[in-house]
Amino acid sequence: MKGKFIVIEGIEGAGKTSAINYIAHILRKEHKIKKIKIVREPGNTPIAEKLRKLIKKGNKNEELTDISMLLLIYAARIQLIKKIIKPSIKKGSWVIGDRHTLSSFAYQGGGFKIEDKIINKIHKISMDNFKPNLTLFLDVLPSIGLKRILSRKNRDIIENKSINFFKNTRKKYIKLIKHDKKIIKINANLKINQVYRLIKNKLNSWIKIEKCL
Ligand code: Z5A
Repeated sequence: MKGKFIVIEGIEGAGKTSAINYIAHILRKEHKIKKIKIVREPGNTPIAEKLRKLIKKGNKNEELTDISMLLLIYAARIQLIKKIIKPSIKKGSWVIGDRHTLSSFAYQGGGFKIEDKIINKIHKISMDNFKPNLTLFLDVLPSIGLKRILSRKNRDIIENKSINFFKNTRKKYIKLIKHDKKIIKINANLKINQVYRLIKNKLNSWIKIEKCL
């Protein structure tokens, strides 16, 4: 099979990190896929990692505006796609992404309340129609997700937001995924082994269909 781009999405504490490692394991063991690349947004290239620091922590004496944050996120994304994702797929790798454009519409649109038409404009200029082959949205209730990350120290700008911010972000995710057949919702409120089972079933069914195409 050709290289693919699979994205994992969800709010804080949805379990994306564990899910990504599990997906890589299934691809290797069950599907004998050798070339797997894991990436995260924002980040991974030297420039994108610098932008990640700014996006997550801001600057001591200067507030990062919501639109500036959005533009920095897209700048980091362009670097990542051009320098890592596209070349990896071209070489036959399966790229697993921790977040992608759905995060921008959900966080910046739902959480920060930037209008969709503004995000859409920036999206169109930046993305050149590039899309993931599959997105798994790990749907966790904010009350559960935030409890899972309670012990985390050194919180960033978004992690310090109120529960309402995450409720609005989740609401937006749910609205966005409704009519998109390339996005699968997973109940991430369940125990981790149950979440893994759901991921495995959905992923294997999708790969089966992809193999027939
Ligand atoms: N951002 C944005 O605003 N717009 C954008 O377009 C993009 C990003 C691309 C990236 O930060 C930040 O950038 C992010 C959104 C913003 N906001 N913040 N803050 P990040 O990469 O540092 O944060 P994150 O992506 O949200 O990762 P996270 O907080 O670590 O969440 P997670 O990866 O989903 O969680 P986890 O580490 O896998 O799990 C958390 C804990 O829960 C851990 O101890 C697990 O063992 C546990 N866990 C996981 N699943 C379960 C289950 N099922 N039961 C019980 N416990 C579990």
